[in-house]
Amino acid sequence: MKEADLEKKFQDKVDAEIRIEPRDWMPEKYRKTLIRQISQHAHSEIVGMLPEGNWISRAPSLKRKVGLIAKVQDEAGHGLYLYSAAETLGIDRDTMFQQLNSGKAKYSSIFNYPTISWADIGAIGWLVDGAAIMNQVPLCRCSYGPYARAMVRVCKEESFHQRQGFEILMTLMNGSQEQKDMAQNAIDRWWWPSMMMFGPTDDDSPNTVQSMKWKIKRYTNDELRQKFVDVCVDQAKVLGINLPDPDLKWNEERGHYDFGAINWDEFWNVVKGNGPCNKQRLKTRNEAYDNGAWVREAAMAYSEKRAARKAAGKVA
Ligand code: FAQ
Repeated sequence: MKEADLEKKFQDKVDAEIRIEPRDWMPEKYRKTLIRQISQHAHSEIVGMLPEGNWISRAPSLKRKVGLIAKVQDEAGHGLYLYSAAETLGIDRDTMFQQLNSGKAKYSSIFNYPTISWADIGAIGWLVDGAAIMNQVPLCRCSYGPYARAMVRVCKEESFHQRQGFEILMTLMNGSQEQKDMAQNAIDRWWWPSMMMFGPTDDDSPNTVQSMKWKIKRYTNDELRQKFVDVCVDQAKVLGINLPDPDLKWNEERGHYDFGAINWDEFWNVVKGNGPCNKQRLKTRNEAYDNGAWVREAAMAYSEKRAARKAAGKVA
């Protein structure tokens, strides 16, 4: 079949909501777009462990420590499913690690901000996992099978993370004035970076149109950001916390909340590597990779030994 015919057949399949699987024919640009998005997503999960990992040793109680360890471990699991999904498209894991460690790969801007108080753990759960769910639930219907299937479990776990964050904030908001102030301060710092997680405005998003046509994305960046705002305003009322945007206002005509201008200079500055923690995050990832070399070597040696024993008929 000619390339144009193959492309038409491919698009018909996508339009008919038939999943694309690794061995199916796909346009080279579809494959590249998916590798880009899934690997960036995987890196975000892995780097995303660092800001919260910072509080495991200082969680205020055993219960909070157990919850936080479990959450951070979940993020590691998400990274691993996503690296596996990306590998089905023909890129290997080592290449993806090299891209992350060298600073060439992108990961979510949000993880370049510091966690300076315990309330930040509540804010990350509520806002960052909340934004992640808003963006990721539609990815369960992504046209590419392995990515869509990985997202089902990821979303279930993110939903638990969002609730634990909300509950941390609720506890603080029911506490002393100092605890309330700590929670408010965390929201003041995390609100705008969370809004930026959805990516540039639709006018400024070079990938959205094609990704929507291929049903990789089901909603645009601005549509998801608006859904997030609408949900958060009501939840903030329940918490009794203030969202730091004087322009937040219900718009009867649109049936949505209006919100203030996002600082896109800050966003691009962070994406380009100049956020408060970019250098620290990359340094930590590189050290972890180097310190883990012996584990990778040991695992390889073990698997080679087992394969040799199996070949010699010594193990089942
Ligand atoms: N940060 O044309 P678009 C989580 C880049 S996981 C950095 O709109 P697209 C779980 C974008 O890559 C959070 N870069 O691109 C958790 C592109 O650059 P490129 C991560 C960003 O792909 C919680 C350029 O700007 N989630 O939080 C960002 O159509 C708590 C132009 O943008 C995912 O990755 C950003 N915020 O839409 C873990 C979900 N936004 O590649 C631990 C999957 C945009 O052309 C603790 N990804 N850029 O050089 C997606 O849904 C999409 O890739 C978007 C961006 C929506 C992020």
